[in-house]
Amino acid sequence: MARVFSAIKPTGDVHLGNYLGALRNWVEAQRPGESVYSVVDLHAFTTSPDAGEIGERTMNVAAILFAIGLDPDASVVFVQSHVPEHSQLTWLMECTASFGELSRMTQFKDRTARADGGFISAGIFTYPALMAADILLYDTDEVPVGDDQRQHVEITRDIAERFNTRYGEVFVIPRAVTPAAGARIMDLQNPTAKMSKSEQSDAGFVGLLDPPDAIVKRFKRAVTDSDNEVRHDREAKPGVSNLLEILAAATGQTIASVADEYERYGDLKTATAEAVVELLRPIQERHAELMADPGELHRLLAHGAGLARERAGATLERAMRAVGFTPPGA
Ligand code: AQP
Repeated sequence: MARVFSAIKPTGDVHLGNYLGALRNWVEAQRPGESVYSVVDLHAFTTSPDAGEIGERTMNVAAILFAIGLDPDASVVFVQSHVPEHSQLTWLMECTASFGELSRMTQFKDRTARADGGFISAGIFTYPALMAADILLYDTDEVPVGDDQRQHVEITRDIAERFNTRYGEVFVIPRAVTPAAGARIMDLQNPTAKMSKSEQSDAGFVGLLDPPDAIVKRFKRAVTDSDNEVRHDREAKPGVSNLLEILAAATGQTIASVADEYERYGDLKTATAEAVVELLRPIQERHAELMADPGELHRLLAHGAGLARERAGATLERAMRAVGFTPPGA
């Protein structure tokens, strides 16, 4: 059976794209002993957050993971900074990755282009090595992610293969798995840009915890086009195609069948808004319950971290021995 690992950064409000592109598939892929999921708080530090911000966001995102249906008896759910092996393996990954391949990463190029001479942490350059450590520590076969993360899984494969060639078969080579509908949910106001936590456009963003009336309003105002034909064509009709993909993903239908069902943009928007509100309602209820009991949330995460450390420790030791570092006390 495939071993699964995936993760989410506590950088901003979790959105519909995170859920349809990734989180929901984590729930489907969970199997006792095979599925490991993390709130990767160390990754959130690349953007120099204010003191206290990361911890608060981490607890909120952890509550979302349990609220969507991750079961602590079936999946290992933990916070990245609780498992120090992630930071330790990262150094080995940094020294295995090349300067050139890190320079070619889209996120690094985008962020440096946008910084306009402003501060860019070295972490924005090296974080793919931390990501490789995250994935490889759990002998991962499959990484359920949205489209935007494919490049990160590719570089993880390259680093793992290079390490294995140099030091022997230490790491399992992972592959990315993306859903048929929902792999790239776009901003409702700017449907050529993906919906994003850190670059929220208020009107184009659908948060997982947004109230129903706000969700309905955002879909009503979603940007479409002027030719009044409901048809899926990402290039020519990005707004309408985005709505069709959201509706298909939210209802479990195919894109073709939802496209056949609607003739008017207004009806498509209403149906999509209603489907999303219904999809999120039970998640929002469970999330509120979990946030009301922080002691239980901490207990669940401590349990997950203990299980994660057992696995991560074994993989880190395997890698250190393969390289030939002197073991302590030898
Ligand atoms: N718009 C999206 N559509 C489909 N899937 C998406 N994901 C992110 N945006 C979309 C998937 O959600 C998972 C968790 O994302 P992440 O925390 O790793 O952050 P990200 O991919 O860098 O994108 P975000 O959420 O917009 O965060 P910021 O703005 O902080 O970079 C991933 O599997 C991702 O593919």
